[in-house]
Amino acid sequence: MQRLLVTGGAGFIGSNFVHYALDNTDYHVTVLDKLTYAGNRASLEGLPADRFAFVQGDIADPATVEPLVAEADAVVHYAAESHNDNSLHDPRPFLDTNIIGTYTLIEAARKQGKRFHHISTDEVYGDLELDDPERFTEQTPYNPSSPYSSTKAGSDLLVRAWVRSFGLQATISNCSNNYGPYQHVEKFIPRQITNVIDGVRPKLYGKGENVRDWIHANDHSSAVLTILEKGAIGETYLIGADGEKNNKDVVELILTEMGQAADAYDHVVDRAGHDLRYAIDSTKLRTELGWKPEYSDFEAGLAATIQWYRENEAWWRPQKAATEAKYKELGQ
Ligand code: NAD
Ligand code: TDX
Repeated sequence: MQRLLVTGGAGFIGSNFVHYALDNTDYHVTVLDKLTYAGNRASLEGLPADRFAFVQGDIADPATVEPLVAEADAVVHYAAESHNDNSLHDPRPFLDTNIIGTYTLIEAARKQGKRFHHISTDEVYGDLELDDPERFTEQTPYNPSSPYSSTKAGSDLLVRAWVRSFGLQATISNCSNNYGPYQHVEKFIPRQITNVIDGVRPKLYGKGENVRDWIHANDHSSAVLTILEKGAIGETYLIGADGEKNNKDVVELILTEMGQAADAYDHVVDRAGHDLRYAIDSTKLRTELGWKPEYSDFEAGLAATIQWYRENEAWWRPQKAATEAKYKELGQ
């Protein structure tokens, strides 16, 4: 049996991956997660005790990381500070976790000769014009905009350097915006769904014309498993499901699906340096490794996600008031 060490497994995408991997493989999974404000132990309830273990700890602490890497066959590295808005107001934790944390993990993996998969984002490539016919590919130059995306870009470059200089057995994936269950209420889609549940109008930054390329978290998970099993060492793979939508359209879909008027939202202060458009060309992953997404119907996936937040209020309610208080201070 393969033993995976999954960092950040109590976060949004990490927890979806843990459920997906346990459901679709016979792997054993150990999660290492610091349980920051973004981590939630409840996202990992009900998993088989003989194939799952949880360790609370910091990826930037070598004494925690080294013995866990020693027990694993492969490390799948999701842990990060992940929210752009937070990074604009307090960048330091982004450097500590995204840069020093990644450094600590790849040092352990290289010393012990372990397979490493680094999870990253399309935001490392900066943004595109709305009418640009090109999408991001593995050849697009790095051009990150925020403290968050620049620390993710830095972590990607560390992994590449460790592959080239030290022979680290690593792959990298850069994925577009994920949606699905277990996403923190600070993020766009869950924030608006839970606002509507609370009778509060959704908040659109600026004009709402910014485009994100949405992919269901399960499709991200299947892509990561594919790369882990079939990816070529040293390679980067872009993950995307052709899901471009502007923020205004997404808010209108949420409102309509939840029985409200499509225009019952407010425009609020724009994000500083707000990236205009992300779009992924995932041809390499599809042609070289034979991956394809399963969730092609965004509206159906969004409806299922709304249903999940309606049915799992106990999961998100404890974070809601503090999250909105923070946004209120910023006029967002
Ligand atoms: P998240 O904020 O929901 O979860 C992050 C998790 O990492 C949390 O459980 C948190 O407790 C943990 N963590 C943070 N600092 C830690 C530390 N120092 N040590 C151990 N654990 C720590 O984030 P997410 O949205 O699930 O993103 C996961 C990964 O996927 C990140 O690397 C992110 O850059 C990448 N990514 C996210 C998206 C997206 O749409 N959310 C898209 C592409 C890539
Ligand atoms: O209330 C809001 N109103 C709004 O208009 C919020 C919270 C966001 N937005 C906009 C900003 C973005 O254009 O919605 C879009 C999505 O925002 P986020 O959910 O904050 O995601 P984004 O900044 O695009 O980054 C996400 O995808 C890439 C993840 O948070 C990152 O971790 C990932 O790397």
